[in-house]
Amino acid sequence: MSSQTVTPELRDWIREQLQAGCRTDDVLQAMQASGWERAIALAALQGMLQDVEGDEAGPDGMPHIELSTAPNRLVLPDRTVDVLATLALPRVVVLGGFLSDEECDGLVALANSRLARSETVVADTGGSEVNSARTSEGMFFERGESALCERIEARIAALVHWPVSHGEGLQVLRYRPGAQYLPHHDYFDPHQPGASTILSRGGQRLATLVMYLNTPDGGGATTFPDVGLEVAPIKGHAVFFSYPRPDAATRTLHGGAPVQAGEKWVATKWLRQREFR
Ligand code: PD2
Ligand code: ZN
Repeated sequence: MSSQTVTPELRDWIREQLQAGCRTDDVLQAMQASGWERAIALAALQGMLQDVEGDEAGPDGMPHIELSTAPNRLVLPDRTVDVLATLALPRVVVLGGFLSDEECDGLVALANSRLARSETVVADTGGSEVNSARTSEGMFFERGESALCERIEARIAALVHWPVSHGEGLQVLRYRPGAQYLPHHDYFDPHQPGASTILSRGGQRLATLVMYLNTPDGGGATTFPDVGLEVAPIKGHAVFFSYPRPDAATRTLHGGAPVQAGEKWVATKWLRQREFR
């Protein structure tokens, strides 16, 4: 258990920093540098941001899974999906049976010959480059480029109440043994010089759906270090998480743990604020 607690003085200091226009991530770093534990600092920041800004991304709300009636199953137009686990903050929902075995195998077969060493977006320029934090190989489908992509995209849109047009094309990643994806946020840092280029195409990312296309023989969980959550990669399962603001107080830091044995295949869908062209 932590011995640190959020004091009124700390709250006042955070409020002053935010009102002076400091970035949430810089306030978080300053708190950690002066000895505050990351979890305590995140909790203090989160409470303050909710007071100042509320918790919705904008007039259209957020991609979300409707759980107000605590369903064990979600009946989507073309498939019934199991709700396996949920977390409120950050909003995380783990789903079983989101894809059939045939759909998983179909995506792998279509992606296989198009894989290249994964690149990540370079925030300075808006371009992309190979990055040692991400040792998988990957590719992007165009949105709607095959009947299979179209079917899965329509299912995702129904699941998260967000139009197909606001989603990026599906990304497929393959991790070989030892490959991993170090913890990162999926939103774009709006303060980086390349941000305006990236954000001009559909605005911010608001939510992520990672779908597992196989079950590795060992390792490969999707991890959320700020909340100590690990989601096991099981073929056909999926994990949804959302981030109403592009800052670390959303606690959506997440990574792909090293694959211990066998391969790991995932498909990722990112949902944007506006139409993504
Ligand atoms: O493969 C994963 O588990 C994973 C982890 C973190 C995928 C992504 N991020 C991603 O595609 O953004
Ligand atoms: Zn990610």
